[in-house]
Amino acid sequence: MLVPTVRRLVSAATAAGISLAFLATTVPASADAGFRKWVSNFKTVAAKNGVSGTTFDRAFRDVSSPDPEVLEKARFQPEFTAPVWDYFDNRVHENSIAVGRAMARKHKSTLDWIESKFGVDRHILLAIWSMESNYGEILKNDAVMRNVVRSLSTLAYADKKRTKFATTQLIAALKILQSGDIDESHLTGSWAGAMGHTQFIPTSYQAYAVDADGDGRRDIWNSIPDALATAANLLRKNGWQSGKTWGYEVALPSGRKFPGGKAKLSAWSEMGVVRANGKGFRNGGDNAELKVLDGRSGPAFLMTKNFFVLKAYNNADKYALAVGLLADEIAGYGGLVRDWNRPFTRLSFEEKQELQQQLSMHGYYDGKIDGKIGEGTKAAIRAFQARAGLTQDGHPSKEVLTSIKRR
Ligand SMILES: [Ca+2]
Repeated sequence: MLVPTVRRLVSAATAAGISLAFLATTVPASADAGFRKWVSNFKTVAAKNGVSGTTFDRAFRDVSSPDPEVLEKARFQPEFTAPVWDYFDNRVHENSIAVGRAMARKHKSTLDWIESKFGVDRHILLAIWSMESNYGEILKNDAVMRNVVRSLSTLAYADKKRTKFATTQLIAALKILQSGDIDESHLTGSWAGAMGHTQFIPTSYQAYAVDADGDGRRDIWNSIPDALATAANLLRKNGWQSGKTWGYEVALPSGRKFPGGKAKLSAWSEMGVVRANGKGFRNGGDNAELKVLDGRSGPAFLMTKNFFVLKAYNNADKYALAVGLLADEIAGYGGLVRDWNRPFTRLSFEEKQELQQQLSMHGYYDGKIDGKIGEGTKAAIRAFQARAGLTQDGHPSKEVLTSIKRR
């Protein structure tokens, strides 16, 4: 975690023959002195906010320089927004569904307890766990996990756009250490300070963290019961309606316009809006809002109260819908009736594995045959497409599979 990254960068750069003058402009030599001065000034701010000198010194004992990788990630701006189908394909897929079902069995008694105590559906919690940390897998990746105090002090010190956010979160992180829930060597998180299995930022942790396993510590980093109960507590405190869904996929009668905003489900029925799977709406008196995320030709949804509660976790329609769809799949309620608009015919999980095998056999791919279409597989598909004279879109399509099998 506290590998001196600047030194690592310098030696990597030297090995690669890159001029050190370039690095000198990226990471000024004076940064450490300036940072240390900032830290010592910040101690006064922390003290005014109730952080003891002992806690502060312990937290910063191994933090003597800003983390250049945090600044690099903070500066990163994606060049384009992923298409809707790509966002959902990467989150709601055979693997996230299968692992979710396995976790439902493995953690049944924990989930029973959380459901009875917080009234939040277990499949929603499993879906959030999948979305946030791939069921805890990312926590095992040392390249991703960082010292939260170092990340947040780096942002507070050097990222003008995030000074206020980072300062507030840093004070909260120091208070978490002071409470004894976790010690400084285990206070890890993403570059922006999202922590543990359910990726809570420090202020959210303070508002919602729960000790579900009863060991006296609220440990969302190592205790799955604590992490899932914390997520349930957030949803409950933001108005989760127990025993109700997040919404419904619907079919819209063609050639008519619909009002924006909320109306009762029974009113939507009267306008000719029906569930895509042909079943009826439950609780017809509940309000719902119509949403299409992929145009009128893509799937349409009526969103009920719990959809908007999910947005308290992450304020994006796509996020909340992916949680809802994945939860429904884990529960065995089925997936979308109408697919997203996609520029190719999609493959099943087995076909994706078959495509990887074919790419591997033909020398385009040397990664795992796991049915997960990551950057490695996409690059291999593009390489094959280039060789075969096809459009190099990198999509895992039926067309590509058929074409490579013919060779
Ligand atoms: Ca605990």
